[in-house]
Amino acid sequence: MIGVFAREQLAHRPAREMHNGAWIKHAETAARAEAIVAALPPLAPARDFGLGPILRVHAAEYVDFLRDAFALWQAAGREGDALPYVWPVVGRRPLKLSRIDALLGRFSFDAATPIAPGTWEAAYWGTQTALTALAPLLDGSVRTSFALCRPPGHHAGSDYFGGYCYLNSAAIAARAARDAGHARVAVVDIDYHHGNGTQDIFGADPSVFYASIHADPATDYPFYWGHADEAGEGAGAGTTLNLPLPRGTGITPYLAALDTALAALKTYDPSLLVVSFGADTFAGDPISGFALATADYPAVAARIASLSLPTLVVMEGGYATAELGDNVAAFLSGFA
Ligand code: Q9C
Ligand code: ZN
Repeated sequence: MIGVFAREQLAHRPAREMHNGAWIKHAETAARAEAIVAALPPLAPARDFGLGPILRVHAAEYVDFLRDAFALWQAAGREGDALPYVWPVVGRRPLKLSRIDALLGRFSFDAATPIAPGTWEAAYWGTQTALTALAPLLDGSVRTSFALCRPPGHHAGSDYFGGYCYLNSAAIAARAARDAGHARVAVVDIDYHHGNGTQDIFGADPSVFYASIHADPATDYPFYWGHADEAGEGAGAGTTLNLPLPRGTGITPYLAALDTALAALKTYDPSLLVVSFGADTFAGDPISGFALATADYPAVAARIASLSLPTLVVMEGGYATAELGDNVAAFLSGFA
């Protein structure tokens, strides 16, 4: 097991987010990453693979926007972090507008995901963290690696940010593994929330299987994706699997769902696995509703490890900062 962390990711420090009609402190803090670092053996710094692997997943116009968004916001005379307040309704004609507010809405799906001065730098280095952790899996020198990515990525689509996510590090790594010659790659997403961005990126792609276990979107964010009948489109029909679970779910039904997901992955027969790991399934998570205990995480990881695949673990959510380091360390211990 190796681990990677780029300190540049700490540059992203949004002040607040809109929650149920009120301002609250932004839940996705730099302290989360520092808590994980403190709980693990030393992590290696990231190497710079450049924009190429990012542009294999994200639209160039979106990447340009994300890099420039905070400067455009400031140039418009705005205070604080950039946030969208208006969105194009699905089916509206795709106007190419240049006002920052029009761009923010065009490239996002929620108002809980601020763009702060260091957002681009941190998100960029999140992707490089995942690519650095992937490299020794590609050359066979390790079997499991951990990418301490922050901000998270699985809600970000090819041309949109949201859910505290800007660039989809897990998807970028999965695409890079495909480009390196892995014919079939699987992503298993065990964050509390459905990974709508990853699903959208690979929904029509039969060469990447996306399986997710998450809170039922009938009751939980992101609401509009992750329902059990979403199974992929076109050539990708059958290579998306959604297993929504009710609020309050504890380890026994959780492991049953995980076994269902892993059985589907086994049938698909990938040669590399990406795990989008969120510790927001923890009972004490302040924004989530499952009931996993710290002591449950090694068993979750051990089931995944039983697939015996080269495995990249990418950090997604998890907001109980005081217990986050222990939860991540417990999860990773299950691969040993
Ligand atoms: N009322 C991840 O765990 N919640 N993202 C917004 C607004 C957004 C979580 C609530 C939760 C996103 C990676
Ligand atoms: Zn989450």
